Parts: sequence; C-alpha cells; structure tokens
Amino acid sequence: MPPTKFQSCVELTPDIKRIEYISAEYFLSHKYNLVTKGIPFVVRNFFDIVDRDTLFRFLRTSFEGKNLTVRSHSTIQEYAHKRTYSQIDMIDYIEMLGMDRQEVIPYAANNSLGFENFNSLHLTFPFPDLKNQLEDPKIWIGAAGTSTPLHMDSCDNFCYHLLGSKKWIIFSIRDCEYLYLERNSYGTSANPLSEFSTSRLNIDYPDHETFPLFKHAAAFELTLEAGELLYLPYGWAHSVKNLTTSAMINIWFRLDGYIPLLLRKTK
Ligand SMILES: O=C(O)CCC(=O)C(=O)O
Repeated sequence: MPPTKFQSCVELTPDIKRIEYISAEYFLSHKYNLVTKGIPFVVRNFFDIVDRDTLFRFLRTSFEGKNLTVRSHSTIQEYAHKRTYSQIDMIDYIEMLGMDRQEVIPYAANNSLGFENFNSLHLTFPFPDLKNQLEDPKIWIGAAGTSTPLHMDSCDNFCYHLLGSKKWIIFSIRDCEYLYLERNSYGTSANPLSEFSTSRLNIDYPDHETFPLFKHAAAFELTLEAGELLYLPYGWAHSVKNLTTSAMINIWFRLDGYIPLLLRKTK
C-alpha cells in the first residue's frame, strides 16, 4: 500500500521555483535552508554544460566493457508490472540515438554511473557527509519520446540535467491520495531507497470515470534544460518524458533526521 495520509504542512507552491544561479559553495553552506521546506526547486546554471559530443565520448569511455541496460514498456501497466529489459553496448546505443527513427527506441534508464564518473563531470553533491549512505549516481539517457510514467519514490532526489530537454509533471506530496498509487513489485528490495509506488493512472489521457479523485490533484509542469539541477523531495510523485535526446544523472538520498519529521509521512 502507498502511504495515504500526510500532515498537511508542506507549503503550497504556485510554481516550481527556478533559482537563477547559486554556486556549489553557496549550496553547500545553505543546503539545509534550501531543502528543509520540503518543496521542489530548480537551480539554473548549477554546473558546466558539456556538449553532446564530449558527453557521449565520456560515456563511451566510462561504459567500456560494461553493458547498458535498456527498458521498454508500451502501457503504464506494462511499466508497472511487465517492463522488459535488455542489454546493449553504449557505443551501439549512442549510434541508435543518432539515427532518424520512426519508433521510440528503448530507454537507457537508471544505469549505475559510479561516483568516480560523477566527479569527473565536475558535478557536486551538496551533502558530502551522506556519501557513504547513498546509492550510486544513476544515468538516464533516452531519445525523444522515451518516458517514465507516474510514480512516487521513497527518498529525496537531486537530478542533474546534462543534455536536451526533459518534461516533468510533478504532484505535491499532499496530493498523493488522489493519484491511485500502489506499491510496486519492483520495490521489494531490502534497500529502502528502491521502494517505490506506481500509479494506475495514465496522466496523458486520464480516465476520470475510473479515477474520479484525480481531478483534485494539482500538477506542476516543468521542462528541465541542460545545466539545471532539480531537487525533488520525498513523496512528490512524478511523470517524466524526454522531449529531445537527453541525458540526466540523479542521486537518491535520505534526509531523515534533517527534514523535520512533520514533513514526512504520518505513521
Ligand atoms: O528521467 C526519467 O525518465 C525518470 C527519472 C525519475 O523518475 C527519477 O529521477 O526519480
């Protein structure tokens, strides 16, 4: 079962705020002020943009001798319960991305990148003290049209958007009871970071008769561009679509103990 009841003390935000520029140093020294409100925000120009050729060259080298896992699904039910995975070489995948194709190619979603590669791209994680409690940074590379349907993760998230444009539709933690979330069978690992819930709703074509509560949910729409960092707190459900060929790296982490507990799920 997904969590259904939250204290309604998360501030409502009319829009997801874009902070024009803060340096990594500023972020490090003000990190708790920035994240403890429990609302998402975007920082523009947070890191240096790497051009497409340089990024792909870097990825070819970092994945040399390793397979990339790619994911396919055609419906949201398939995403939730029967998605298919296959393995491909990074060089072949990058070649596929460069081809003009009619059909959507599989999505290289959620592949481990390693902190060494994360550091080589001069990316900064604002909570270095948490580093030994983190999962590896993950890289998401996909063609226009690849997507991740509506779901909710059980941890906070920093997303470093490296290339192209990615559209996010985000729902407040206060609205999760309107989203028909169910604990997903992929989230049965002992690691709490991998618990997540998927929605039965197709938010591109919502069926209001079957899912009448959905009309109470307010969607925040956001298109991330290269150089932007998104902070997405625990419990904010999201649906994501790549509008162009895009690449993003994310780190999921837990701030229990830092974020006031009242912003978290009611027991
Ligand atoms: O980029 C995507 O397709 C999905 C990313 C996502 O769901 C996440 O970072 O939690």
